[in-house]
Amino acid sequence: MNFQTLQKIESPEFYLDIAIKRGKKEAEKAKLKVRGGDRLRKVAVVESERIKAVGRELHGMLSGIIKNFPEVDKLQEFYRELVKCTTDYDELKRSFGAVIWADRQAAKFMKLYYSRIRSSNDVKAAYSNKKSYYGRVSSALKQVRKGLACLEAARKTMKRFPSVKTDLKTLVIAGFPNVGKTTLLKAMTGSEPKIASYPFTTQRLMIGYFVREGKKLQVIDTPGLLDRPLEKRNRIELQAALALKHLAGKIIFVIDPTGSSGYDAEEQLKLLEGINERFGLGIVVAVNKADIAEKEAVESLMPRLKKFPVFEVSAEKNIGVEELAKSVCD
Ligand SMILES: Nc1nc2c(ncn2[C@@H]2O[C@H](COP(=O)(O)OP(=O)(O)OP(=O)(O)O)[C@@H](O)[C@H]2O)c(=O)[nH]1
Ligand SMILES: [Mg+2]
Repeated sequence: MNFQTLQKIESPEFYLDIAIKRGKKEAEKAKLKVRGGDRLRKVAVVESERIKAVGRELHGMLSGIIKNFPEVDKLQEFYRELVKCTTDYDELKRSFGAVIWADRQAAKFMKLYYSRIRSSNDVKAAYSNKKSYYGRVSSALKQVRKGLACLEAARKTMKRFPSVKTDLKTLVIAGFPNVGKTTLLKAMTGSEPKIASYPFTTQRLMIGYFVREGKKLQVIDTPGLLDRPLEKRNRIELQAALALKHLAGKIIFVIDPTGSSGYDAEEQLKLLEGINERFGLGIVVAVNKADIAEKEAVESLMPRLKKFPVFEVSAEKNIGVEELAKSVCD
């Protein structure tokens, strides 16, 4: 899903202004067309054409907002979760409803005043009907000012959602900072990752792809998200982190047994347990830095990792990465 291209949502005045300009143009055209006849007929035609154009323009813009805005209930679970933790979901739905209402009101007034203008008994009445139409339509639009603003705020938030492919099998890499997550991502995918932002993370997601037996897989490195105990997050941050479970088929948990990351084995095992409990997904453990790790350090971890498939790898030296990739794909 790509939220980057969503069109900006503007104020009521912005839409009214465009629509009124459109009306003016059409009125000019109509003026040229109605030659002869009495003044009343001329005014009735010109003014009714004017408001028809205003109404059409407004309908185009308002229905466009609704049509182009992603329908939250139809989004893939991952994005739906992100919407829920980054916006006021109920208000968002109400705002949709409000814009739909304004669109209908505008259509209704257009029909009503079109025929009133056409059947006006005198020129003054025709103008006064046009004025009433403008008044009612702009009041309807101004009533949904808050809704429009809410949709625009949501659009801005969603623009920062990462563009991930929700239809691909996805591996999410977790583990403390400095354990070698990004190095592993690069080793697995053989390329520089794409960078994407993620709500509530200071750092950015890194996304890579690789193809195995004709199938494309997506690998996501999550610095700032799954690299410290989940209990320490506030509710909303936790929800954003947990949204990943709707995306991930499996988690690769990277452990650095060397201490060079600055985190000891115990802390890392605890994070692993936390993620295992919260995510309920298959976890594969990559014990990294095999090129420099001491045998004893690695072996002392093993009894604690019995529940998981474990791979000793060196992301940097590309040792064991192929076996790991093969296993997660199967
Ligand atoms: N010796 C050795 N060093 C490694 C290996 N993998 C990663 N490193 C080093 O460990 C350091 C951290 O690696 P990164 O891949 O940046 O770690 P990270 O988990 O992505 O770190 P954050 O992005 O901060 O969470 C770097 O200096 C890497 O060169 C490995 O297999 N062996
Ligand atoms: Mg990294």
